[in-house]
Amino acid sequence: MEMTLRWFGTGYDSVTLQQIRQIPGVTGVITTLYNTKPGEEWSREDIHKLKAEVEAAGLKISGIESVNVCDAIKVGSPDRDKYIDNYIKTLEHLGQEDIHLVVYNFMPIFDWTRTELARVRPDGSTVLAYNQDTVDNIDPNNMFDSINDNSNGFVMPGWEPERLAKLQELFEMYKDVTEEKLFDNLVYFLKKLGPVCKKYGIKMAIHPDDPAWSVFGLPRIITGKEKILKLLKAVDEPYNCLNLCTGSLGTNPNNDIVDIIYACKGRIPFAHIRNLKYNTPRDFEEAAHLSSDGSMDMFKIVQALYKTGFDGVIRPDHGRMIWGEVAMPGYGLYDRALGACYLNGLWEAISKEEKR
Ligand code: DNO
Repeated sequence: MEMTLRWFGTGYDSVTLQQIRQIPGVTGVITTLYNTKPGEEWSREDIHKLKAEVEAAGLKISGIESVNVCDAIKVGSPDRDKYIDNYIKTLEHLGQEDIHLVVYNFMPIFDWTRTELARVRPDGSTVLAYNQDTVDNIDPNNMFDSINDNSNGFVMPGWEPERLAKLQELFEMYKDVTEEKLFDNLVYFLKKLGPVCKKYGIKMAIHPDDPAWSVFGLPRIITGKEKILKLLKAVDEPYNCLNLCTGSLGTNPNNDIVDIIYACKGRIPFAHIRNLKYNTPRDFEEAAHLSSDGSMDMFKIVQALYKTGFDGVIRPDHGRMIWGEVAMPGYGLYDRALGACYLNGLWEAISKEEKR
């Protein structure tokens, strides 16, 4: 198991590589070329530069999150092959730079969705939160503005202004895209990536939809166990795999994360581990990683990973904003560092106990 932290790159992140290097047990980062747009080919030089910067700080690139998939591929436009070719070239360049894990999602228009970026918890920390009534009464345009106005000046991953400026156009593109069509387009895309992934040993880890249901009437297809298994089966190759995100799958309390881990044994190279607190069936907020601060049993989740022979990459996910830190909501240093230590502690205890 390799413990990592997400890092958005110099100029995009308030957290430095030097700070990450000092979190005990964190040996790598999950990063990206944050200034690229979905659909673009990444040059080998840019990847090489990023890698050199990370390595000079005594860390490694443990994976890329994300190489985003453009809407033409998701809706299956006539020109999608051109963008798939760019994606393949990007994977080839990553492979040549010895990077073998890539995260992506297949959510239409919006990436993860929250209605609040700084809900105050009883201890005075602030967290990301979601309320379904708010979503039901909001115009998607306002949603976009409220995310951007409250992000402490950072561009939130998945909410890039250029793309979302064309919201109307995007909704138009998805008008005839049903769940079935979206799924078929995903399978088409993944099959085309087969040769390059096999050549370079690259794993394409899909990020589940967050929240795990349809928002704004758009289809969502990676929401729970059955749908994940359907995808893993549709392209039944080790390169087609799951980025187990406990916080995303966990938005739906009916998703049994431990059961999903067992069902996907061998196909989870990467896990985002974080906790949530359910308030009502229509409202949840994020919490500290510690089990008792939220509604999820983190011990059981880490134990299931251990018992299924997980040997991939873990990162703590969204942290609370604490101790006066100003950072991208969910992505400050302090609470994620606490999360990494806690998860490392669970892993050490479970592995020693199991080996006894
Ligand atoms: C939210 C993240 C997502 C994730 C993408 C993967 O904080 O979990 O933005 O990185 O959906 O493509």
